[in-house]
Amino acid sequence: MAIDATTIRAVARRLDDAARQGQAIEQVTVQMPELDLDDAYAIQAQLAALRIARGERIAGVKMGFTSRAKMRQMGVSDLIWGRLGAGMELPDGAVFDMSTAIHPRVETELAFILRRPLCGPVSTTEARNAIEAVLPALEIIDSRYRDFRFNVVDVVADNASARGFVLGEPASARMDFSNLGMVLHLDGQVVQTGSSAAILGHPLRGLMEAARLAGERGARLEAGEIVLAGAATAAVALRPGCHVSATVQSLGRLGFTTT
Ligand code: OOG
Ligand code: MG
Repeated sequence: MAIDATTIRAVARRLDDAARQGQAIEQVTVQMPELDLDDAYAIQAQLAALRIARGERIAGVKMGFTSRAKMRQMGVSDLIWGRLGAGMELPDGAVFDMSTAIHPRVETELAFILRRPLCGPVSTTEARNAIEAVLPALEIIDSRYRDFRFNVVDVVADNASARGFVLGEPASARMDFSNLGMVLHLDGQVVQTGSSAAILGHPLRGLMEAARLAGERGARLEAGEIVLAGAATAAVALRPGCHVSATVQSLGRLGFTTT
């Protein structure tokens, strides 16, 4: 760790204010190039503590940079994770008010709901047995940093750009979700296509990596929690007044509208 607890709280407050005011800020490593990944995760934990202090529940975790499409788009190739607040969830078909965002983007994902806790390195069998349901999902990311640019330390400190998520209909975890076609539409036009196999070769690996990273940070994935396995395609910029939908083979369709 390169910074003390007071600085961690101050940086978290700055990122939290930026998110709540919809105002981009300078990347945290510009002023503090010495920040390391431990500092970044400590800032992220402090952001979660601020949400909890406001009465929000932590609903689960999200994985980042689990696909080549995302690594290439953002120039970051380390696996990261962030925390999902219950208040980030939008119901399927809801309206997303862009006036409260900075420069939001949307990406197509798979989500898992857990029926058992997971922590540390786990086998594929343990991971599969811990899943209650698999769901098609859309994630809204909105980097708090100017120009949506960051390095890995910046983006971890910024809770992996988490802003919102929409879940579709749950399906049985026994289905084969290893290679499902995924299509993202904006106003009825296809803007991204991919496969769930783009998520670390198999989306289950997204969950296994989430468990491993949580374990490394003294955390645990809990029963009932949501895990977003990471985007299968590059993210697409949102604009007000558009309809966003995703279709995931065998899992169905979900979407939202922006205003
Ligand atoms: C960071 C979040 C990455 C994913 O699915 O890979 C992510 C970002 O791209 O701003 O959510
Ligand atoms: Mg994502």
